[in-house]
Amino acid sequence: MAVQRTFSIIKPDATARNITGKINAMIEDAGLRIIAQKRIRMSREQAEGFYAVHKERPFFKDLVSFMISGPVVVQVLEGENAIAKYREVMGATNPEQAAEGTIRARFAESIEANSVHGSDAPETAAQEIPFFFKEEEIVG
Ligand code: RTP
Ligand code: MG
Repeated sequence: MAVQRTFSIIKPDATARNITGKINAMIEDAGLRIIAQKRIRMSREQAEGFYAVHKERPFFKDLVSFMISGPVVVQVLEGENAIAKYREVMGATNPEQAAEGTIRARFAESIEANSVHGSDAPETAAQEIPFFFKEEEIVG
């Protein structure tokens, strides 16, 4: 398997509880390397653009409001098979369905406030990374 990069967000529910370090430890313990990271407050325009694929979904408005409700930590992760590996470490979208030992099983509060985002495919990672990072901010 090739070395890949994936895009991650530690969401406002997690920054509010001051658990970004605990989440980063789980990421690193899984063998993924955090090669870029910044704490930001997303604008409404950024959140709407980032989640544009979901704009027809019933949860879109709530999701955008949630994502701008507090600071987030945006990250680029690198490692073998990083995209699928991080999805595994995150666990299912709905924490009630998330496997034991995953970030969402451990920390998510609800299907919306589910602590983390991770790219779901190489094409999405390739769009999401440059949405938040310039190439020179990524140090592999
Ligand atoms: P993500 O994009 O954040 O990594 O999560 P995901 O692939 O597991 O879930 P996705 O279907 O892409 O949904 C994006 C985010 O929208 C919120 N959501 N709310 N209220 C609801 O039914 C609902 N469904 C999804 C979650 O924050 C989810 O992560
Ligand atoms: Mg998704």
